[in-house]
Amino acid sequence: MTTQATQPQYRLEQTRKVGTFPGPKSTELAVRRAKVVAAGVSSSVPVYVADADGGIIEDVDGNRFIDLGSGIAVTSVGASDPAVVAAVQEQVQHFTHTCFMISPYEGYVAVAEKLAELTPGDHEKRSVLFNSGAEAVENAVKVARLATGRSAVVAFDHAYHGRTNLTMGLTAKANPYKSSPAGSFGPFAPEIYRVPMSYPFREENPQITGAQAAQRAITMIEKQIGGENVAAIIIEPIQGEGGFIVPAEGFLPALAAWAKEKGIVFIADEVQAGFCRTGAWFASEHEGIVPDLITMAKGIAGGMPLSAVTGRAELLDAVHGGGLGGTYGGNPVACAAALGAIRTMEELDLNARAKAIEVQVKERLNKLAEESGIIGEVRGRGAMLALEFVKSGTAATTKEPNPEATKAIAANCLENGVVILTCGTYGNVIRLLPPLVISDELLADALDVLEAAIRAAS
Ligand code: PLZ
Repeated sequence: MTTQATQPQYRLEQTRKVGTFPGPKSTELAVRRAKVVAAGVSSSVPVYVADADGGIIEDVDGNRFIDLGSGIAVTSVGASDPAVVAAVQEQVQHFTHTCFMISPYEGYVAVAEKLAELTPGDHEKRSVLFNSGAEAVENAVKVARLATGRSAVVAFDHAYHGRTNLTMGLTAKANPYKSSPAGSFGPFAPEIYRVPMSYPFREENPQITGAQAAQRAITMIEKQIGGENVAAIIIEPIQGEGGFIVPAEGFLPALAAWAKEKGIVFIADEVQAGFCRTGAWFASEHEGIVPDLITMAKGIAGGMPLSAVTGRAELLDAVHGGGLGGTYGGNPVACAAALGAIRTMEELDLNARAKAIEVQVKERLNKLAEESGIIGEVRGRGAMLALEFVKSGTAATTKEPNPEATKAIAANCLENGVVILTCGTYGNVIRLLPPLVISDELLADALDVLEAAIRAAS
């Protein structure tokens, strides 16, 4: 017998409402912002947030937008989940910080216990907590290098791993992350190598299997680096910023098996795909892979900044005492939020919810893809779904990317009260990342808006 999941409780009215925007208050804030906020930080939406709950973001002028982005896959439990709010309120009344490296506290230990339980594999595990996804990735690489005594790190085409120096180097896309025609953030860290991804929609040979695509990468590693020099292979089991690319079945298991054989640490970067987003606690589970290290952030703490590296005890414990840390890593308020968010994921069975969202969205979009001449592919798992746009009539032949239509569709959605994000190496992917607590009705309304926008651009 399965237990009936409880229903999400909403504080804000879950309906879309857009007047003219940006309204006067947002416009005033934009003027203040331009004088003091660095131009390098841009925002996709021109309104300022006053409140957010469930599937709704309300702006300072009273407009209500449907949120299909979750602040980039963060607020899976909603932006003001009652369990997260209560846990944070309780914690801040007692202490906001002591520094786990100085005077430790239970929340950090409890989060590590939960991560040992939820991550794939029944081996002995250890965790270390940080603040951002990039910081988790940096530390996973540090651990892999120290534990193996090797230095090379292999990343993939279309990868995204962050914006710090090492993670910029791991990230594939130059503009905007690493450089623009105006200049570069480099030089980048050495000993990073890039190999081809399995990207079924864009394979030159559409018949290539996942195992063959893995062999293509492995051969390149063996010829150009030498497996014995590789400390780690890092991969997003479903690539996020690169375009919600789901590798062909068999790709990840073949890579993981080869890494194991060669003593290479297999790091799954689950920063975007983890925590129920794909209908499983971790996207690695869909193909039964057991990563040596997993990096996590985003959805882990219901919007509070927290990240983690969880993995094999012998790897993490290879690091000397004092070798890992940071002032804020595993902040007690963020840990409390994580425990609240994970409880909500369990109580509302958000893995099941993500799968139901996949069914609802794919049914609509697959139908639309048949009629619209510009949808190259509908893909993704759970509530990590995407549409790749191509130039009209090229779907079966050149698959020429259509970033113009992609941009126009996202802009049209926004004008009609739906916040939607784009991504992709070619800027031609619309990604759907709704909060997992969004109601069927609100999601259906957002899909109506998206569908109309796609028709208008077709
Ligand atoms: N690894 C797989 O998706 C963050 C970045 C948005 P941080 N992705 C969103 C942007 O333009 O900055 C991400 C990710 C994967 C690592 C990261 C980095 O996580 O918390 O942004 O550092």
